[in-house]
Amino acid sequence: GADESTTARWMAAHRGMYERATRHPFTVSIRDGTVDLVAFRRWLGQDYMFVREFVAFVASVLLKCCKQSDRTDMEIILGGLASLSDELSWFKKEAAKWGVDLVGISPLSSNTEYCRFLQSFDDPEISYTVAITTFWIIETVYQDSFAFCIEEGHRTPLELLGTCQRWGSAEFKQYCQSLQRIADRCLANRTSDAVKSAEEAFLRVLELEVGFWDMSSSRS
Ligand code: HMH
Repeated sequence: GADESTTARWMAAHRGMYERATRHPFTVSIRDGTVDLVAFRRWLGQDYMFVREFVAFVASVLLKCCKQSDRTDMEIILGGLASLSDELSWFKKEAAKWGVDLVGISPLSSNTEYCRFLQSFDDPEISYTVAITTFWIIETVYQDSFAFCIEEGHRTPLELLGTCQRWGSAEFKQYCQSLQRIADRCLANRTSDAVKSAEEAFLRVLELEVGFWDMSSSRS
């Protein structure tokens, strides 16, 4: 409808792609309790490397926010950046628990591709609107994927519940909704070309997320 937000329209228009990212066989196997722990360990190591790159990406979003006249979103983004410090500590603790060596690891190709996409936001020509929209959907894919693993009827192994709660919590959901409101407010003021660029970034993230889950679960 006419009063539906831009992001809500995209979610409806690209439902299939959104579900491929948020109901991927890898995360669904966590929920079913059939997850291959070799795959889980692979995901853990690769995601640690991803999050290190994500810190720089969120910093670039923060910088774009600060370069605007309106800085009302600054504190939410800064809060998100600050929480990544705790997240990196969590990855180290979790890696020790699972015997994953974070030092001797190298990025697999889907991870490298995703990190290159994140690095492209260093370009000051990329707008704050596109950047905040990208930030929102990256966080939301994890929120939705892991919330499903702790929803009613789950058979998630006990030792994986902490991981699922990190992104599946009500608190993380509220944070994602704040990012969504910011994105929608920015999108509401932009030309159709600018909105189109943001939609392309939204779709690119969904594709990269599917690639990341595929990489984690692949047996080769
Ligand atoms: C690949 N996407 C990937 N890793 C993450 N940690 C998130 C999203 C959420 O922060």
